[in-house]
Amino acid sequence: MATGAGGGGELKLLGTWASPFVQRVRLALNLKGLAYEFIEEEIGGGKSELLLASNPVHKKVPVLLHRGNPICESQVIVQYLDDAFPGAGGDLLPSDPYARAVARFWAAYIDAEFFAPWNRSFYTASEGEKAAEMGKAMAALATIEGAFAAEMSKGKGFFSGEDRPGFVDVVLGGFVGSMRAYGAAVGVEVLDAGRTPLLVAWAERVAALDAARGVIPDVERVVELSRSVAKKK
Ligand SMILES: N[C@@H](CCC(=O)N[C@@H](CS)C(=O)NCC(=O)O)C(=O)O
Repeated sequence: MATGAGGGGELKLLGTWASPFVQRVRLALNLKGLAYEFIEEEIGGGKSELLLASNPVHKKVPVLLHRGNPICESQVIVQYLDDAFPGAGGDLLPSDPYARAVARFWAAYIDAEFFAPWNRSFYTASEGEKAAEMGKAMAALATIEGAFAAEMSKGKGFFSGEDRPGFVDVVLGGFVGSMRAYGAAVGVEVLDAGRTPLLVAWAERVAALDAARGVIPDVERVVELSRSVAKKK
């Protein structure tokens, strides 16, 4: 798949297989047909000198190195790929400025209003706060489902409004593995056929993409990782 531009060591990605933000970037690279070297970081164990030097502000993955230049923050990286490799495998953002703004709005919404409370729900000890944060994340997903139906998909299978995924698909697509694993581990489905039927079907389509092979992890692998992390706490 990754045979096009970007080969010859031009693109390197620092990441971990389990990170949804890294998966987001890998989906984008694969959809654009860009070859890259994946450098697995040991986030739990000591971060590499290369990661610390490449992302001294946040010290987080993913970091894309393009001819040695570091680009940080997954949404920034995905947009950079369109800028640096226009047309390669099809652009992820639409060309129309208004449609681009709409896509960026929903991508920002996904991280701020869905991921952030969902993530906080893992780290709060209080059961009441956990439920409140989970409620906020679920409400955001219902809003995202509404946007998919009303203004984005245009009756097609993806947020891009086309038969192939675009920017918002990649941004939410990075969470598909974690959402599925959460259902298996906790017994509460994040994407639920009753509440968000369109997103359930959308997630199936994303997981079935060639670009997702080897990127969106198996449920068992994520569940096993979360159990081993929980044991160490
Ligand atoms: N906003 C960042 C989030 C990246 C992020 O949270 N990365 C996590 C892995 S999922 C990380 O590197 N954590 C290590 C740490 O916090 O020290 C993005 O979109 O790239």
